[in-house]
Amino acid sequence: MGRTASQYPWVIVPTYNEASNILDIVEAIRKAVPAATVLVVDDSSPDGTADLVESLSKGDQFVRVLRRPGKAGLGAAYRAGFREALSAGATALVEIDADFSHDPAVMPRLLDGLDDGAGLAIGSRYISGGSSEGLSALRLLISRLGNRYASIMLGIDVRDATAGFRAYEADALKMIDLDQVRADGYGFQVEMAYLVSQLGFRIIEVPITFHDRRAGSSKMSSDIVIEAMMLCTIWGISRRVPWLRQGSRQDRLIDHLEKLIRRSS
Ligand SMILES: Nc1nc2c(ncn2[C@@H]2O[C@H](COP(=O)(O)OP(=O)(O)OP(=O)(O)O)[C@@H](O)[C@H]2O)c(=O)[nH]1
Ligand SMILES: [Mg+2]
Repeated sequence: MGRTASQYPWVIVPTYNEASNILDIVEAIRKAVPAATVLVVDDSSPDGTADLVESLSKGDQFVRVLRRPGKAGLGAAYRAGFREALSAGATALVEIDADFSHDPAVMPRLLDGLDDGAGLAIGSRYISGGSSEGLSALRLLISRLGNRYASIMLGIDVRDATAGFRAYEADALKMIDLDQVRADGYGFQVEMAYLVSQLGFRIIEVPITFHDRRAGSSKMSSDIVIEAMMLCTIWGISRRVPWLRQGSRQDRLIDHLEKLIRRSS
């Protein structure tokens, strides 16, 4: 019998100043999926998040921490975590926030989706049965409109492409050149969903209830939203205009726009 995705799952938790959540979330993840290795990817949080995980890892071989030198964004943290998990032989890679916005008890359902043949299983707020609790009306509107825009521009049949609670089948992830993945914030989630669908893998969505963060403070910024919108726009235009796909035209245009975004922020 072949390997199933849920055989050796790795759960990757990116953190920046999550000391008030990290021990509880790691415990909840270990309880929800006892077979999982939990890899916390911390960008040298000043509040000592990584030290807390390191103490925990001394008594639990399924808990690990990857320390990175400085705050470099969610996308970079996940790329580093994916590389480490894949080289350790992970069969599935789960993404979850540290702030209890995502309920770890849903993870077995995401893994079931992979075992049933999906390349990516997304915990979705915007399919029947899914919902968002505790978010402001403005944030909800931005999220909903952003998701509509992404699915129209990229032609993907995904209702919640920005969702940060999801599971990848390892073989699907291995086919993606992580060095070529460029987005950092919500755009990272959209870009990964787009790449998985372009490779022909099935994407499924499992309904979830999203909760506002339990403790600690948000790292959301308008730059992250602008980056995601800009990338969806360029990729969407490139799909329709072959001229832009030639050589490095698309990448050069994105580099240029990213510089403009950075300069104006
Ligand atoms: N390693 C790393 N983790 C990050 C970075 N930015 C955010 N995170 C983590 O990514 C997850 C999602 O970030 P959040 O700050 O919760 O972003 P959000 O969910 O959009 O916003 P709020 O829930 O309102 O705070 C959390 O676990 C953060 O600690 C980063 O630059 N590096
Ligand atoms: Mg959050």
